[in-house]
Amino acid sequence: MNVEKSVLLIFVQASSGVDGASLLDGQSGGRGVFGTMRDRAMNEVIKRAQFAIPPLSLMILSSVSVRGVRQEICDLRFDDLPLHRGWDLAGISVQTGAVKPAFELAAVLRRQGIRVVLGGPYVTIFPERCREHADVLVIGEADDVWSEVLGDLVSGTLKAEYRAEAFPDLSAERLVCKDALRLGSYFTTNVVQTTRGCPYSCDFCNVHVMNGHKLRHRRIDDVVRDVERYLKEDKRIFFFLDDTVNADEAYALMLFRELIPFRIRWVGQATTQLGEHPRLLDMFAKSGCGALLVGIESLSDGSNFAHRKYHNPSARQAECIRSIRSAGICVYGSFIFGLDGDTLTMPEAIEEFICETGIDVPGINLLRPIPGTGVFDRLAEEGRLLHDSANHDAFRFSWGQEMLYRPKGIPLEEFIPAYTAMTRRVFTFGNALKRAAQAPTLRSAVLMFNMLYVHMYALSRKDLIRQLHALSDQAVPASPHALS
Ligand code: B12
Ligand code: SF4
Repeated sequence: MNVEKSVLLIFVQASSGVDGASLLDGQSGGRGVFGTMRDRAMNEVIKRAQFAIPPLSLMILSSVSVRGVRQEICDLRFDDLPLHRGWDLAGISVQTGAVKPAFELAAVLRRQGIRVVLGGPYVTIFPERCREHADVLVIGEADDVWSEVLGDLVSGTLKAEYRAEAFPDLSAERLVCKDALRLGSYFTTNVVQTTRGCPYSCDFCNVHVMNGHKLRHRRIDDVVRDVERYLKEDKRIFFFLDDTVNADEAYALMLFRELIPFRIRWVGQATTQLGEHPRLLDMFAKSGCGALLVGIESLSDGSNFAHRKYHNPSARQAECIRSIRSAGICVYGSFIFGLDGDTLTMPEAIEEFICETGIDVPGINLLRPIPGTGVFDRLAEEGRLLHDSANHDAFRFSWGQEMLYRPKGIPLEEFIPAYTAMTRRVFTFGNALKRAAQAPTLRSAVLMFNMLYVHMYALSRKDLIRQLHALSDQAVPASPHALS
């Protein structure tokens, strides 16, 4: 008799950031009954407001069908680990920001005798750091390799390492199904990717490192079929997860024209350049686009160029954003303060820009130098990282927390107060209400997002102020009392 093999695919909660309020606060233990109750309540609010979507990576893997294998997804943001059942293999998706909890989980599973396979962005970039934590490593995009892993599991010939030698051809049809998901846990389960790879080379990002510079497309027919099929199970909003949904204008025009009849609502990520392409903008609006995240980063060309971001010249940004909003699409404008070239005049410029352009949801990030990116290596070489570059666990990578590096030419003692003062002014309840009232569409989502940010940026200020105090303590020689 053939015994079916069972595989558990796990998405790990990040050790900080929107995944957990108490963790963001940097004090997960010893908070007392009320502190714990408050954290629990806040975590609940955050879970609702973070618009959680399922991990597409694990949906893709769980859709690979191999005779004799059954796969399930466990999303630790919502689910308990089902250890009361036996598993033949557990696969963990490892992203920077959740590496420590992923490795800890791998150790727990392996102690229970469950074999662990690690894959995902961090494994692809740093396989040598992951080897000791896994029985099996999968390096690279696993769309094609996964069937080999499952086949070897069935035949009892699992290898220690599988490597995607080439980027998968996305034009091959691969059906993504949701059978392994609990649909009700999420804000929506309609997540779709139409292209992979990025033609740009921003040095703070590693999409182009992991997925290559060449844009690979899925067949338009396949995407349309996915949308049609998904709608039968879930009528909620669609998230197009492409890093730049307008990267190939001709392709996007054709695709979104095909989607008009389905009358979906969708959100995605685009470059501000979209504002200069009225035909595509119009097509996006007609096909149901409600909001786009655009990466503005700095308002200074010098700062963007210093980080190899050349494709959104500052002189045209405001006009582009106005055009996108005029088409009835909300703009989530993502800034990074602290890029090389930024000065202390930037916070005021950002505030003015948000007001002038009417950005619906502003996100004002601190640069997170992610290992494996150009900027991480450069900051390490220049001695500007605040932690040992070899110790990735020392860094908290989610947005809006303590500084991880020294900005160029601005002492931290001046940078932190300038940043916290800005976020205190930008993220207020009053502004949240105002932005929601002025949003071209999706008003309740705009309100929820802005309210979440009032809370999240307040928590991040706590971290930063704590860091500022620690810095000034270091600067002042310790008194004999302090040592006693
Ligand atoms: C949607 C998204 C999110 C969503 C959903 C997360 C998710 N991973 O599904 C949310 C909002 C929760 C999120 C959160 C975060 N994100 Co995010 N996110 C993305 C985004 C835009 C798309 C992810 C996606 O679906 N890609 C498509 C799938 C098919 O690709 P994939 O995930 O890489 O999976 C393939 C392979 O990696 C591999 N694989 C993946 N997992 C596994 C597991 C096993 C067992 C195996 C065998 C293979 C395997 O096979 C898959 C198929 O080819 C990416 C950008 C991008 N282009 O990927 C950033 C990205 C993944 N995020 C990133 C970061 C840093 C974060 C955060 C730390 C937040 C932050 N910036 O503050 C948190 C971490 C969350 C966590 N718990 O780990 C970085 C990761 C960098 C890195 N080196 O790890 C990326 C690459 C963005 C960037 N520009 O750098 N994110
Ligand atoms: S930040 Fe966006 S545009 Fe820049 S390389 Fe990454 S994915 Fe591409």
